[in-house]
Order: sequence, then structure tokens, then C-alpha cells
Amino acid sequence: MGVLNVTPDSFSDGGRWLDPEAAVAHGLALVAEGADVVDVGGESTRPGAEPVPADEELRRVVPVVEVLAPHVRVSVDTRKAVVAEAAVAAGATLVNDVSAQLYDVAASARVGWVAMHMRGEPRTMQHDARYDDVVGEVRDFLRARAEKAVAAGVDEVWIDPGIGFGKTTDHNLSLLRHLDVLVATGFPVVVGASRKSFVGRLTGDAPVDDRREGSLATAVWCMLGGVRMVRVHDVRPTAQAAAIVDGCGAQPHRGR
Ligand code: HH2
Repeated sequence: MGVLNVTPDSFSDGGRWLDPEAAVAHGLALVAEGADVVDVGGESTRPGAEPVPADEELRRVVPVVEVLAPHVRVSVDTRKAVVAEAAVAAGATLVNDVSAQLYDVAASARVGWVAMHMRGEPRTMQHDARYDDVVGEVRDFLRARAEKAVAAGVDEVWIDPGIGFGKTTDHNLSLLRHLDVLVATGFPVVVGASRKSFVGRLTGDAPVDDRREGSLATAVWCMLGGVRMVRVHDVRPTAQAAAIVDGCGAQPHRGR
């Protein structure tokens, strides 16, 4: 899953694809690099980010989804039902929901749904990053939401531990160390760790534009741990890595 942030303020690519033509061109470049899904988002959810009004988010997202959808599977990264509905009407077939609340929208639109775990909301989520058992709590939350979605009629439900969303570096590493716990729920797992701050912390405080190799290593770790989709900014190296992991047969769930 390639990241396409149509925002002025995303933590790594904010402002680069705000113009719809630039966004579409970047989305098509991600497809050429090997993305199976392009994830279009119009609201940054980085720690401390301010919410975006729905009309502005719609203005950013819908025209880009419309143009990309005939070329690639498009997911919409949103917390708002109205934006998810409009993006699906424009051709998106996956709702990437960092609030883990929009399963009714996915059910009535008959599209897939990603439930991501977040503690609190982006503006304040790093203030209260406390857990007794981060892996168990995240697993229980995601499993409960996923089961609700299935009961509501969603056929394709993904779960995502929400790396960096109300979590310290230690919490992120615990979740990555215990991916098997999430995989064991039976729901396909997606992980978005690309360029996030723990990658910088583990690599000598590498700045955000120097986290490519660390992000790639994290993606490969996830693939080997049974994660079925990784959400990344650097699609080309990740797609190459996925081809090697697949070729070596480390993904038994893909039938090899
Ligand atoms: N992370 C971000 C946004 N959406 N969706 C899922 N499913 N999983 C994630 O880990 C995830 C996500 C944050 O990263 P990014 O989009 O690069 O930045 P920003 O929120 O600043 O736009």
C-alpha cells in the first residue's frame, strides 16, 4: 500500500502532493513502482495534528480518487463517514479507518475496511501513551472491532496495530516483536511503520527524509512475521523486498 497524502502538513510528505495534478502523478508513479493499493488521505494524523473540516478533506481527496481508481485499487484514509462515502462513490474500494469506527459505512457500501488502533486522538495521543499490556490490549480492541464489522456485514476486514498512534518507541517495538499475536486472530494484518519516529530513534536520530532503509527493514520484518500488507512511502524498494520474501516462500498464507 503506497501512501499518498493530499495534505499541507503530513509529517513526511506534507505539501508535496496538495495540488491534485501532482497528487495523481505521484499516485500513478506509486503504481508503476509496484503498489497494489494507493492510500489517499486528506487529513494528517501525525501527533499534534489539527482536525481538517469535512468540506476541505472532500475537496482534497475526491478528485484524486476519481482519477486513480480506474488504474489501481484505491483506499481512503479518513476518520469521517462523509469522506469515506464520497471516496467510495468516486471509486475507492477500501476504507482505511484510523478511528476504527466506520465499519457501517464499509458494510453498506460493500467495500473493505481497515480497523487501526489509536489511543485518544492525533492532537493529544502522545500525552497518554500508557498500557499495562500493549500487545494484549491492542489485540483485544482490534479483534472486538473486527468482529463487530463482520457482524455488520463487512466481508473484508483488516486489522492494524497503529504504530506511533498513542505509543512510545517501546510500545511500537513490543507490537512489532509480537506480530504473531495479531496474526493469530485470523484477520489479515496491515502495518504502517514507514518513516515513523521510532525508525529515527533506532537509527541514530535519523531525520524523516533519511529513514528509508530503516523503514524497509521494518517492512521486511513485518512480511516475515505474517503481515499481509505494509503501508509505505517508498514503494519501489518495498515491492522488490516483497518479491524476494515471496520468492523465498516465507508467506505460506499466499499458498506457497
Ligand atoms: N499511519 C498514518 C496514517 N494512516 N493508516 C494505517 N492503516 N496505518 C498507519 O500506520 C497509518 C495510517 C500516519 O502516517 P502518514 O500518512 O505518513 O502521515 P500523516 O498522518 O502525517 O499524513
